[in-house]
Amino acid sequence: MAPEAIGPIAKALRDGTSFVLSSHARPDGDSIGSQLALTHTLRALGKTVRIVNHDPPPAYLETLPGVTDVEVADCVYDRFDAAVVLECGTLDRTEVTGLDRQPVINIDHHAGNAMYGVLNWFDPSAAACAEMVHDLIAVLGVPLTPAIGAALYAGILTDTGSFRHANISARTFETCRNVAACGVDVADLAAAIYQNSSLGKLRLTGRLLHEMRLEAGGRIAILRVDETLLHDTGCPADDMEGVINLPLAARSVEAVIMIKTTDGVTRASLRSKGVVDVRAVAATFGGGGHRNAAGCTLEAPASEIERRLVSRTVAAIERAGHLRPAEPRA
Ligand SMILES: [Mn+2]
Repeated sequence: MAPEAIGPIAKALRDGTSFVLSSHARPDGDSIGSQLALTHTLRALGKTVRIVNHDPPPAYLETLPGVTDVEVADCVYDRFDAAVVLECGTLDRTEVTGLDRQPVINIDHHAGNAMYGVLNWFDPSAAACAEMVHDLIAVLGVPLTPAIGAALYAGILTDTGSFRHANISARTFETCRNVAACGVDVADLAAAIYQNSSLGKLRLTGRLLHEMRLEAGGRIAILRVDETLLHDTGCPADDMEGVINLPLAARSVEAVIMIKTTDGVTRASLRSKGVVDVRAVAATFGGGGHRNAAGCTLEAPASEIERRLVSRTVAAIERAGHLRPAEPRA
Protein backbone atom coordinates (compact mmCIF):
# COMPACT_ATOMS: atom_id res chain seq x y z
CA MET A 1 0.00 0.00 0.00
CA ALA A 2 1.30 3.41 -0.89
CA PRO A 3 2.33 5.65 2.02
CA GLU A 4 0.22 8.71 2.79
CA ALA A 5 2.80 11.16 1.46
CA ILE A 6 2.47 9.89 -2.11
CA GLY A 7 -1.11 11.08 -2.67
CA PRO A 8 -0.53 14.85 -2.32
CA ILE A 9 2.68 14.60 -4.37
CA ALA A 10 0.93 12.68 -7.16
CA LYS A 11 -1.86 15.30 -7.12
CA ALA A 12 0.62 18.20 -7.36
CA LEU A 13 2.34 16.49 -10.30
CA ARG A 14 -1.00 15.84 -12.04
CA ASP A 15 -2.23 19.40 -11.45
CA GLY A 16 0.94 21.23 -12.53
CA THR A 17 2.27 21.61 -16.05
CA SER A 18 5.94 22.60 -15.65
CA PHE A 19 8.52 21.10 -13.35
CA VAL A 20 12.22 21.36 -12.63
CA LEU A 21 13.97 18.32 -11.20
CA SER A 22 17.21 18.49 -9.26
CA SER A 23 19.38 16.21 -7.18
CA HIS A 24 22.60 16.32 -5.24
CA ALA A 25 25.89 17.70 -6.57
CA ARG A 26 28.23 15.05 -8.02
CA PRO A 27 25.20 12.92 -8.91
CA ASP A 28 25.34 9.13 -8.71
CA GLY A 29 23.34 6.35 -10.34
CA ASP A 30 20.37 6.81 -8.03
CA SER A 31 20.16 10.58 -8.49
CA ILE A 32 20.28 10.41 -12.27
CA GLY A 33 18.18 7.24 -12.49
CA SER A 34 15.45 8.67 -10.25
CA GLN A 35 15.42 11.95 -12.16
CA LEU A 36 15.23 10.31 -15.59
CA ALA A 37 12.51 7.86 -14.54
CA LEU A 38 10.36 10.68 -13.20
CA THR A 39 11.10 12.85 -16.22
CA HIS A 40 9.96 10.18 -18.70
CA THR A 41 6.84 9.65 -16.57
CA LEU A 42 5.90 13.32 -16.37
CA ARG A 43 6.52 13.81 -20.08
CA ALA A 44 4.22 10.84 -20.76
CA LEU A 45 1.59 12.85 -18.86
CA GLY A 46 2.23 15.83 -21.13
CA LYS A 47 4.23 17.90 -18.65
CA THR A 48 7.18 20.15 -19.38
CA VAL A 49 10.23 18.95 -17.45
CA ARG A 50 13.77 20.21 -17.06
CA ILE A 51 16.52 18.49 -15.09
CA VAL A 52 19.05 20.90 -13.58
CA ASN A 53 22.02 19.57 -11.61
CA HIS A 54 25.19 21.20 -10.36
CA ASP A 55 27.41 18.56 -11.99
CA PRO A 56 27.12 16.37 -15.10
CA PRO A 57 25.97 12.75 -14.97
CA PRO A 58 28.77 10.20 -14.51
CA ALA A 59 30.09 8.67 -17.73
CA TYR A 60 28.94 5.15 -16.79
CA LEU A 61 25.33 6.29 -17.20
CA GLU A 62 25.79 7.59 -20.74
CA THR A 63 23.60 4.86 -22.25
CA LEU A 64 20.51 5.79 -20.22
CA PRO A 65 17.77 7.20 -22.47
CA GLY A 66 17.36 10.95 -21.88
CA VAL A 67 20.63 11.45 -20.03
CA THR A 68 21.72 14.13 -22.50
CA ASP A 69 18.72 16.23 -21.39
CA VAL A 70 20.38 16.87 -18.02
CA GLU A 71 21.36 20.53 -17.75
CA VAL A 72 24.36 21.57 -15.66
CA ALA A 73 23.93 24.91 -13.86
CA ASP A 74 24.47 26.67 -10.51
CA CYS A 75 21.13 28.46 -10.55
CA VAL A 76 17.54 28.11 -11.74
CA TYR A 77 16.06 31.43 -12.90
CA ASP A 78 12.70 30.41 -14.35
CA ARG A 79 9.48 29.72 -12.48
CA PHE A 80 7.92 26.28 -12.40
CA ASP A 81 4.82 24.80 -10.83
CA ALA A 82 7.18 22.87 -8.57
CA ALA A 83 10.77 21.84 -8.06
CA VAL A 84 11.07 18.11 -7.41
CA VAL A 85 14.23 17.49 -5.40
CA LEU A 86 15.29 13.86 -5.33
CA GLU A 87 17.93 12.17 -3.19
CA CYS A 88 18.77 15.20 -1.01
CA GLY A 89 18.70 15.31 2.79
CA THR A 90 18.82 19.11 2.63
CA LEU A 91 18.12 21.54 -0.21
CA ASP A 92 21.74 22.77 0.00
CA ARG A 93 22.94 19.37 -1.21
CA THR A 94 21.83 20.34 -4.72
CA GLU A 95 24.31 23.27 -4.79
CA VAL A 96 21.76 24.78 -7.20
CA THR A 97 20.24 28.12 -6.13
CA GLY A 98 16.76 29.36 -7.09
CA LEU A 99 15.03 26.04 -6.33
CA ASP A 100 13.63 27.59 -3.14
CA ARG A 101 11.71 30.13 -5.27
CA GLN A 102 9.55 27.22 -6.41
CA PRO A 103 7.24 25.08 -4.29
CA VAL A 104 9.63 22.27 -3.40
CA ILE A 105 8.63 18.59 -3.43
CA ASN A 106 11.15 16.59 -1.41
CA ILE A 107 11.50 12.87 -2.21
CA ASP A 108 14.37 11.17 -0.41
CA HIS A 109 15.59 8.12 1.48
CA HIS A 110 18.65 9.51 3.33
CA ALA A 111 18.48 9.18 7.11
CA GLY A 112 18.11 12.60 8.74
CA ASN A 113 16.19 14.29 5.89
CA ALA A 114 15.39 17.88 6.93
CA MET A 115 11.81 17.84 5.51
CA TYR A 116 12.52 21.11 3.66
CA GLY A 117 9.73 20.83 1.09
CA VAL A 118 6.18 22.08 0.81
CA LEU A 119 5.47 18.40 0.26
CA ASN A 120 7.78 15.82 1.78
CA TRP A 121 8.06 12.09 1.26
CA PHE A 122 10.91 10.68 3.25
CA ASP A 123 11.37 6.92 3.40
CA PRO A 124 14.67 5.69 4.89
CA SER A 125 13.53 2.10 4.38
CA ALA A 126 13.87 2.47 0.59
CA ALA A 127 17.08 0.92 -0.74
CA ALA A 128 17.18 3.62 -3.43
CA CYS A 129 15.25 6.76 -4.21
CA ALA A 130 14.42 4.95 -7.45
CA GLU A 131 12.29 2.52 -5.42
CA MET A 132 10.22 5.48 -4.22
CA VAL A 133 9.96 6.89 -7.75
CA HIS A 134 8.77 3.47 -8.92
CA ASP A 135 5.93 3.58 -6.37
CA LEU A 136 5.07 7.16 -7.33
CA ILE A 137 4.88 6.17 -11.01
CA ALA A 138 2.46 3.37 -10.07
CA VAL A 139 0.21 5.88 -8.25
CA LEU A 140 0.38 8.21 -11.26
CA GLY A 141 -0.82 5.27 -13.35
CA VAL A 142 1.88 5.55 -16.00
CA PRO A 143 2.96 2.14 -17.39
CA LEU A 144 6.66 1.37 -17.12
CA THR A 145 8.53 1.68 -20.41
CA PRO A 146 12.04 0.34 -21.10
CA ALA A 147 13.37 3.91 -20.71
CA ILE A 148 11.73 4.35 -17.30
CA GLY A 149 12.72 0.85 -16.24
CA ALA A 150 16.36 1.29 -17.23
CA ALA A 151 16.58 4.49 -15.21
CA LEU A 152 15.01 2.85 -12.15
CA TYR A 153 17.28 -0.18 -12.42
CA ALA A 154 20.42 1.97 -12.73
CA GLY A 155 19.44 3.70 -9.48
CA ILE A 156 18.79 0.50 -7.59
CA LEU A 157 21.77 -1.45 -8.94
CA THR A 158 24.27 1.27 -8.02
CA ASP A 159 22.69 2.39 -4.72
CA THR A 160 22.64 -1.17 -3.36
CA GLY A 161 26.27 -1.80 -4.35
CA SER A 162 25.02 -4.38 -6.88
CA PHE A 163 22.54 -5.88 -4.42
CA ARG A 164 24.90 -6.15 -1.48
CA HIS A 165 24.00 -3.35 0.95
CA ALA A 166 21.91 -3.88 4.08
CA ASN A 167 19.05 -1.63 2.91
CA ILE A 168 17.68 -4.15 0.41
CA SER A 169 14.18 -5.48 1.03
CA ALA A 170 11.51 -7.53 -0.71
CA ARG A 171 10.29 -4.23 -2.13
CA THR A 172 13.64 -3.78 -3.89
CA PHE A 173 13.12 -7.02 -5.77
CA GLU A 174 9.46 -6.25 -6.39
CA THR A 175 10.58 -3.05 -8.11
CA CYS A 176 13.21 -4.94 -10.09
CA ARG A 177 10.67 -7.60 -11.03
CA ASN A 178 8.51 -4.90 -12.60
CA VAL A 179 11.55 -3.42 -14.32
CA ALA A 180 12.53 -6.76 -15.84
CA ALA A 181 8.92 -7.38 -16.87
CA CYS A 182 8.78 -4.12 -18.84
CA GLY A 183 11.54 -5.26 -21.17
CA VAL A 184 14.75 -3.79 -19.76
CA ASP A 185 17.84 -5.85 -20.60
CA VAL A 186 19.26 -5.83 -17.07
CA ALA A 187 22.46 -7.68 -18.00
CA ASP A 188 23.15 -5.22 -20.79
CA LEU A 189 22.60 -2.29 -18.45
CA ALA A 190 24.85 -3.80 -15.77
CA ALA A 191 27.58 -4.31 -18.39
CA ALA A 192 27.23 -0.69 -19.50
CA ILE A 193 27.73 0.43 -15.89
CA TYR A 194 30.35 -2.03 -14.66
CA GLN A 195 32.19 -3.36 -17.72
CA ASN A 196 32.69 -0.15 -19.58
CA SER A 197 35.47 1.63 -17.71
CA SER A 198 38.70 3.07 -19.03
CA LEU A 199 41.96 1.14 -18.93
CA GLY A 200 43.14 4.00 -16.74
CA LYS A 201 40.62 2.94 -14.12
CA LEU A 202 42.01 -0.57 -14.20
CA ARG A 203 45.55 0.77 -13.69
CA LEU A 204 44.33 3.05 -10.91
CA THR A 205 42.62 0.11 -9.21
CA GLY A 206 45.87 -1.84 -9.24
CA ARG A 207 47.83 1.04 -7.74
CA LEU A 208 45.18 1.78 -5.12
CA LEU A 209 45.05 -1.81 -3.89
CA HIS A 210 48.83 -2.12 -3.99
CA GLU A 211 49.21 1.03 -1.87
CA MET A 212 46.21 0.34 0.37
CA ARG A 213 46.87 0.86 4.08
CA LEU A 214 45.25 -1.24 6.77
CA GLU A 215 44.32 -0.09 10.25
CA ALA A 216 42.70 -1.63 13.30
CA GLY A 217 44.12 -5.07 12.70
CA GLY A 218 42.97 -5.20 9.07
CA ARG A 219 39.40 -4.09 9.80
CA ILE A 220 39.78 -0.72 8.08
CA ALA A 221 41.23 -0.26 4.58
CA ILE A 222 42.39 3.20 3.50
CA LEU A 223 42.68 4.26 -0.12
CA ARG A 224 44.23 7.58 -1.12
CA VAL A 225 43.60 9.24 -4.49
CA ASP A 226 45.19 12.47 -5.66
CA GLU A 227 45.80 14.21 -8.96
CA THR A 228 49.25 12.71 -9.36
CA LEU A 229 47.83 9.20 -9.12
CA LEU A 230 45.04 10.01 -11.58
CA HIS A 231 47.57 11.49 -13.98
CA ASP A 232 50.05 8.62 -13.67
CA THR A 233 47.41 5.97 -14.28
CA GLY A 234 45.42 7.90 -16.88
CA CYS A 235 42.18 7.42 -14.95
CA PRO A 236 39.53 10.12 -15.47
CA ALA A 237 38.42 11.60 -12.12
CA ASP A 238 34.81 10.61 -12.84
CA ASP A 239 35.64 6.98 -13.66
CA MET A 240 36.07 5.56 -10.18
CA GLU A 241 32.64 4.04 -9.58
CA GLY A 242 32.82 0.91 -7.43
CA VAL A 243 36.57 1.02 -6.74
CA ILE A 244 35.92 1.86 -3.10
CA ASN A 245 33.98 -1.39 -2.62
CA LEU A 246 36.87 -3.67 -3.60
CA PRO A 247 38.60 -3.91 -0.18
CA LEU A 248 35.30 -5.18 1.30
CA ALA A 249 36.03 -8.43 -0.57
CA ALA A 250 38.54 -9.27 2.20
CA ARG A 251 37.00 -11.09 5.16
CA SER A 252 38.74 -8.92 7.78
CA VAL A 253 37.79 -5.56 6.28
CA GLU A 254 34.75 -4.01 7.99
CA ALA A 255 35.05 -0.50 6.57
CA VAL A 256 36.78 1.36 3.75
CA ILE A 257 37.89 4.98 3.83
CA MET A 258 38.76 6.53 0.49
CA ILE A 259 40.31 9.99 0.65
CA LYS A 260 40.33 11.85 -2.64
CA THR A 261 42.02 15.19 -3.18
CA THR A 262 41.36 16.91 -6.51
CA ASP A 263 41.20 20.62 -7.43
CA GLY A 264 42.29 21.48 -3.87
CA VAL A 265 39.20 19.83 -2.35
CA THR A 266 39.49 16.74 -0.15
CA ARG A 267 36.55 14.38 0.13
CA ALA A 268 36.20 11.14 2.02
CA SER A 269 33.96 8.32 0.87
CA LEU A 270 33.13 5.55 3.31
CA ARG A 271 31.80 2.03 2.87
CA SER A 272 31.06 -0.65 5.42
CA LYS A 273 29.65 -4.09 5.95
CA GLY A 274 26.53 -5.03 7.89
CA VAL A 275 25.68 -2.96 10.94
CA VAL A 276 28.85 -0.83 10.92
CA ASP A 277 27.39 2.68 10.51
CA VAL A 278 29.66 4.90 8.43
CA ARG A 279 26.91 7.49 7.97
CA ALA A 280 27.48 8.39 11.62
CA VAL A 281 31.20 8.81 10.88
CA ALA A 282 30.50 11.08 7.89
CA ALA A 283 27.97 13.06 9.93
CA THR A 284 30.64 14.08 12.46
CA PHE A 285 32.45 15.76 9.56
CA GLY A 286 29.29 17.45 8.24
CA GLY A 287 28.57 14.78 5.63
CA GLY A 288 25.84 12.21 5.19
CA GLY A 289 24.67 9.16 3.34
CA HIS A 290 23.56 5.72 4.44
CA ARG A 291 24.71 3.18 6.99
CA ASN A 292 26.89 1.30 4.48
CA ALA A 293 27.78 4.14 2.11
CA ALA A 294 28.49 7.73 3.11
CA GLY A 295 30.75 10.67 2.39
CA CYS A 296 31.91 14.09 3.51
CA THR A 297 34.00 17.04 2.40
CA LEU A 298 37.02 17.78 4.60
CA GLU A 299 38.97 20.87 5.51
CA ALA A 300 42.15 19.80 7.26
CA PRO A 301 45.55 18.54 6.08
CA ALA A 302 45.11 15.04 4.63
CA SER A 303 47.21 13.30 7.30
CA GLU A 304 45.27 14.93 10.15
CA ILE A 305 41.95 14.02 8.50
CA GLU A 306 43.00 10.45 8.03
CA ARG A 307 43.86 10.03 11.70
CA ARG A 308 40.48 11.45 12.79
CA LEU A 309 38.52 9.44 10.23
CA VAL A 310 40.24 6.25 11.33
CA SER A 311 39.52 6.83 15.01
CA ARG A 312 35.85 7.60 14.30
CA THR A 313 35.58 4.52 12.10
CA VAL A 314 37.17 2.35 14.79
CA ALA A 315 34.53 3.70 17.16
CA ALA A 316 31.79 2.84 14.64
CA ILE A 317 33.08 -0.72 14.35
CA GLU A 318 33.21 -1.03 18.14
CA ARG A 319 29.67 0.40 18.40
CA ALA A 320 28.51 -2.29 15.99
CA GLY A 321 29.13 -4.44 19.02
CA HIS A 322 30.10 -7.69 17.42
CA LEU A 323 33.81 -7.04 17.40
CA ARG A 324 36.56 -6.87 19.94
CA PRO A 325 38.37 -3.54 20.39
CA ALA A 326 40.82 -2.72 17.62
CA GLU A 327 44.30 -4.17 17.85
CA PRO A 328 47.28 -1.81 17.77
CA ARG A 329 48.40 -0.88 14.28
CA ALA A 330 50.38 -3.75 12.72
MN1 LIG B 1 20.11 7.03 -3.18
